[in-house]
Amino acid sequence: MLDLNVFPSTFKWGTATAAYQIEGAAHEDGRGISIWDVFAYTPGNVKRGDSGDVACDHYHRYPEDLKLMRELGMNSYRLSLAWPRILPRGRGEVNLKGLDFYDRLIDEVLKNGIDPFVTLYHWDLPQALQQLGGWANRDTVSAFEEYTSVVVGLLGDRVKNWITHNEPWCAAFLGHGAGVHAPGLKDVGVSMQVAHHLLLSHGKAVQIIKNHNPEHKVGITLILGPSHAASDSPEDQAAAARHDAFLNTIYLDPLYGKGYPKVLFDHIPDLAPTVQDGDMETIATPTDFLGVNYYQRSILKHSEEGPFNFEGVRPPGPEFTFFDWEVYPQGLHEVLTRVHQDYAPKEIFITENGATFEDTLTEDGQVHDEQRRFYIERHLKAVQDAIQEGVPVQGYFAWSFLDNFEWAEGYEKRFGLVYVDYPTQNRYVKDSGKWYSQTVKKALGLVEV
Ligand code: IFM
Repeated sequence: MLDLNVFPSTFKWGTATAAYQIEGAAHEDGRGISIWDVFAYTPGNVKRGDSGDVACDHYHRYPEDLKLMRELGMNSYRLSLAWPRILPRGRGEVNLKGLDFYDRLIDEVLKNGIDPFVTLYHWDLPQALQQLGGWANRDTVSAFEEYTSVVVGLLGDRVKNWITHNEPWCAAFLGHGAGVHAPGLKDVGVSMQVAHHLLLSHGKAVQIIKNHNPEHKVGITLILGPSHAASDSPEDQAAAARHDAFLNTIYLDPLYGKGYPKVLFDHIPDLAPTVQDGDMETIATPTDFLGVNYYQRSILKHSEEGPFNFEGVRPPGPEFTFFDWEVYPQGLHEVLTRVHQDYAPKEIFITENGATFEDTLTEDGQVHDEQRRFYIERHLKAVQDAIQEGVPVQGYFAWSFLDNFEWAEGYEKRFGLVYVDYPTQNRYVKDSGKWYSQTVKKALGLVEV
């Protein structure tokens, strides 16, 4: 059973979103084009031809959205900034109207008594930088430094918690290896170089933020999950170990000063990234916390195909989300205890966790999403167990506050605690949102337990 007394009194209770997924206003007030605009406008890339052009229209509706967040009792909020709104060409000329939007947005967050956690990069690279090679080009690291300095200069008097990158695995591999995310490249070698540049830019950004104010807290958010072998055979065990390196330790190891995992790069030496002197030290610049996004585990068997020689096996179930991801809350506990034991981050925040199910809005404005409610409750229980075992988890951000643009899936997949009726842009709090709100209010002593 969930025992809210186990969660520290300083615990951050919130929800998470990302700029391209909710803001809309893609062509307003001088925002530059991002790689996701280009990717979404290219036929065949996103289901039904959806794009983030309008999304949840949060750009115009943010005051009412934040009022709702406050009414739900949240004490924190993880959001991201759109780099092309601030620097339309990636570097150089600053767009004052874009800066002004984030200035007002952060003031509104604070006005509602909510603590902002700001992610600098949630995948919307300015297209002008992509034209110069994007993250495969080492120069993009210095553009990210410039962007970080501009943002910290503007918001660093009010924002105290920073996340450099969201899920570099997705940006690097899904975007440059599998080609299912922007910019849609299919070159595994390039994806490894991109991973290195993302990590390098993370280290540089940590230094910029800490130079601005050493009291500020900085971390990075990784998508993590257990890689289990499909059998006891040495081949399947080795396949699972390679997958673990491909998904998890390729980021965790260098961030915590252990270099890139040998088990991966001994297997694909030709695809290893080019690393310059000092890079690994920069990547390992100490951080204050690790952000963990958890959705599912993977089960692997040996395969003769592909550079990594592993193949995913469908997990035994019995429960899957609308994305066909297995519901496996114990995997979150496994990730948390493993990260604590192997890397010992000072603090851990669950920066995303949630599920998509097929929601129906009833005529009286209800969404009875029992599965999502139960999903969140069981994952919170996994967090509770980890805390009881000494893992320093300091916050939980449900993904997501609102239904939103779910990348290549468009608007078909809904992850929100709040339902968005896209034609009217009306918001309806789902049953899961009402339950989470009550849980948070109880944890914060705002209602009787
Ligand atoms: O919607 C995404 C989010 O942008 C990054 N993490 C996973 C979520 C669900 O797929």
